[in-house]
Amino acid sequence: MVRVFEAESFPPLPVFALSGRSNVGKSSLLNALLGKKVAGVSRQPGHTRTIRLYLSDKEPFYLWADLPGYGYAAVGRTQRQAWAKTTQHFLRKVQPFVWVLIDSRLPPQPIDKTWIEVLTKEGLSYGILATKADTLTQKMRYHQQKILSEAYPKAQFFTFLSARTGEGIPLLKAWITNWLRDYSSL
Ligand SMILES: Nc1nc2c(ncn2[C@@H]2O[C@H](COP(=O)(O)OP(=O)(O)OP(=O)(O)O)[C@@H](O)[C@H]2O)c(=O)[nH]1
Ligand SMILES: [Mg+2]
Repeated sequence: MVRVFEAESFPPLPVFALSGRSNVGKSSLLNALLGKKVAGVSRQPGHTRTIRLYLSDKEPFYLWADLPGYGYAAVGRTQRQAWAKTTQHFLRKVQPFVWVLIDSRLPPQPIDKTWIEVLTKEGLSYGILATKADTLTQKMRYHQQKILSEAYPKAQFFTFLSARTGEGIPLLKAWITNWLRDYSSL
């Protein structure tokens, strides 16, 4: 069973937030991570969402948070400001480790860099997950690996990932398990 919590009342566990541009694959990744369909894929943008937290599927226990996607051209200013406020409140209250999902096929995007500046200002650590890697040719992969890892030198972790093939997911979970071990021995 998947346990779901609202951001205002969740158990005292470390939180890993999934963030990124709209359509980058956050919900698909969350479903792949939990092995169940918990988040709507391709849902229509534009309506306010509360931030939900999901318990990891097995030990070690921690929480995943699905943050609202940024960068919808179609969304109005008021909506964007509301999301920014909800997100900032969440970041300050919960102090998550933040996964920044980026599209593995694109060059580094200014909007992702702006988001990372926000995280840095908030004093939060982050890692980069380059999604939809199943669509890359070998040659593109080599090229993108170089430019993307160079574009985000302060990231704690970088991997290619695919919700479709499962690539990168065991590695991501193993990294988190290690991180939690260090975290709990502080
Ligand atoms: N090829 C491929 N397509 C993917 C992958 N993950 C997601 N997609 C597709 O990308 C689109 C968007 O996926 P979502 O998971 O809904 O993206 P999201 O980031 O949650 O989008 P918002 O909730 O709107 O911010 C869908 O059409 C997915 O099928 C992947 O690993 N590989
Ligand atoms: Mg989504």
